[in-house]
Order: sequence, then C-alpha cells, then structure tokens
Amino acid sequence: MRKSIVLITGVNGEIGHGLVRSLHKKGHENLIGIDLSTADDFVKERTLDCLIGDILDRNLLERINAQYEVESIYHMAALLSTRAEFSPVVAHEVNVDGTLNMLHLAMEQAKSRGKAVKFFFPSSIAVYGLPSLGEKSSAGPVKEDDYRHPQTMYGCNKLYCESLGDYYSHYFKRLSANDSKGLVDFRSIRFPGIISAHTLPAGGTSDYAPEMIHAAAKGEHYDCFVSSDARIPFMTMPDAIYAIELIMAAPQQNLSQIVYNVKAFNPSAGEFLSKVKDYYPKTDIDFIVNDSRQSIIDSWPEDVDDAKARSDWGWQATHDLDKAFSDYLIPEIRSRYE
Ligand code: AKB
Repeated sequence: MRKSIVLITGVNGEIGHGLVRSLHKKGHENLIGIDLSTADDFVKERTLDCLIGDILDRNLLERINAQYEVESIYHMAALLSTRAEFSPVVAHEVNVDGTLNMLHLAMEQAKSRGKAVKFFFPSSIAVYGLPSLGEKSSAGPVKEDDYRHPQTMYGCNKLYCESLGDYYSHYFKRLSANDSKGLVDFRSIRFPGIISAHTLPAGGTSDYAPEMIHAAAKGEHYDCFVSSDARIPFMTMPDAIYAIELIMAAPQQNLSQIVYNVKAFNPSAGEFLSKVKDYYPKTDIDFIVNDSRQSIIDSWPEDVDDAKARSDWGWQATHDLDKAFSDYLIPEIRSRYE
C-alpha cells in the first residue's frame, strides 16, 4: 500500500518553510518535501522525508508516484522575477516545464486513486503589465481579468501555468474517451510581495521591502534599488500561508474561478521606510535606483481587487501595514536578531 502524503516542492524556500510550519502545526505528519538543497533542521523535524532533487527529474517524480499516494501538492518551486530575467530559458524550464511535470504527477495520482488531487499553485502580481506609470497610478485596484500582459519571463511563466492548471482541471485530453474533468483540483493565488520575519527572499523584485527591514534590524546600511515612490501590494508571510490554507480548504463548489488576487497593504517604498524608522530610528538606508528593476516594479499594479477571494473563500488579511509591524515583523525580527 502506498503511504498517503502531502507533497511540497521548493520546501526550503520562503513559503515552503511557512507551509511546513503551518501544516505540521495542524497535525499533518505526512509531509514530503522536494528541493534542490538539503533541508534545514526546522524542515527535517516536521516532514516525513525531504528529497533532494529537481522537479525536472521525471525519474524522481516517477519514484514518488510509485511510492506514495499524493493527497495534495503545494508547488512552490520557482525562479523569481529578477533571477528569471538573468536566466530566462532556465526560468522557463523550472517555472513551466517543472509545473507541467507536477501537474502530470497530480493527474497520474488522481487517475490511480480515483480521487481528485488538490494542487496549489502560487501565481503572482507579475502576471499584470501596466503600460505606463500614468496608467499604473490611475488604474485603481486591478481585477483578475485586467492588464494580463506580463513584461517579465517570470510573469509570462506564471500566467501560462495558470492556463495549464485550468486545462488540467477542466479540459485534459478532451478528445480521449475517458473524462478527466475535476481529477486535478487546481487552485491559485496571485501573490503580492511577501514579507517574512524569518527568511529573506532570493531573486525577487519585491525583495526591497523585506531586505530593508532585515538590514535595519541588523543595524546594516541598505541601498534600496527602487525609488521612494515605488508602490506595489505586499502582505506578511503569515497572511500568505493563511490565504493558502483558506483556498485549499474551500469546498470546490464555492470557487467561481481558479485564480484569485489577495491584498493586505500597498505602501510606497518611502512609506515602508518611515514605518521601519518608527522602530529602528537609526536606520541607514539610501535610495539608489536600479532602473531596470524599477521598470519591473513600474509594470506591476499599485493595488489589486480581492473581492472574489473574500466572497468565494472568506479571505480577509490579518495584517494591515501597522499590524504587520506591531503584531508580526517587529516582535519576530527582534527575537531573531536581538
Ligand atoms: C518577485 O518579486 O518576483 C516575487 C513576486 C512579487 O511574485 N516576490
């Protein structure tokens, strides 16, 4: 008999860590992680096994398929936006071919179990492409069907994988005699920038906010690579994990779409810095704009409309900007660095 498991790719990443913490805390003793690097003790202690491997390795995925019954997949492995711009072909391979491999595994599992496999896919505000700063500031909260013209390889990857998930959930092999509709239960959230007190992001363009507060907490100088008026949506890591829990627990019949926006707060980089200075008055930060990274941020929306997530699966951010600092970032970062 194959053991029933929950599979998390990119388990050593920022959201992967948060998911392991949350799912284990809820009693999941059957977590299996996959990552290219060795898991740290935190992850090892909370998972059944951590496989060091590549989601592009079909032999590895075949071994998982043979050895386990996969109840659900949290597919977090990806190259983020800045890193993807330096290696667009590798990013396509990891972000798209890797996702296709995971969707194939989900379909194989669902067919052999005769039961749907839930599949969580982290999409991103990077799927949006605002054509100008004027339109960015006048657009208001962007809905899921607006401005889907990504200007980065990462955004292109995420938008296409949303469609792949829709295909696997609703149209897979539609010319074959067997009906596979619903066997893969694909659910996706377009995440804004995410700020964790415990980990630092790697290779994202929204990294400036977490990098700023971690540098301040360590008493280090930081050169912010976007301008002080750069504005995009953010949320805390606990809220990102909370959103994943909510959408994955929602009854399928409640979901009117497969991809959802979520929002919490959208400060400018300058507003974020002034919040940091409220707690770290000696913060030593300059704005040294990297024009090409700035141009990516300029193409992302200032704000998103999350009405559908609220109505379909009860989403409501726990942390606005003030609470993000007072209730989460400052207490947790202080215990980490002081
Ligand atoms: C990135 O900056 O690439 C990510 C994202 C906003 O999806 N953090």
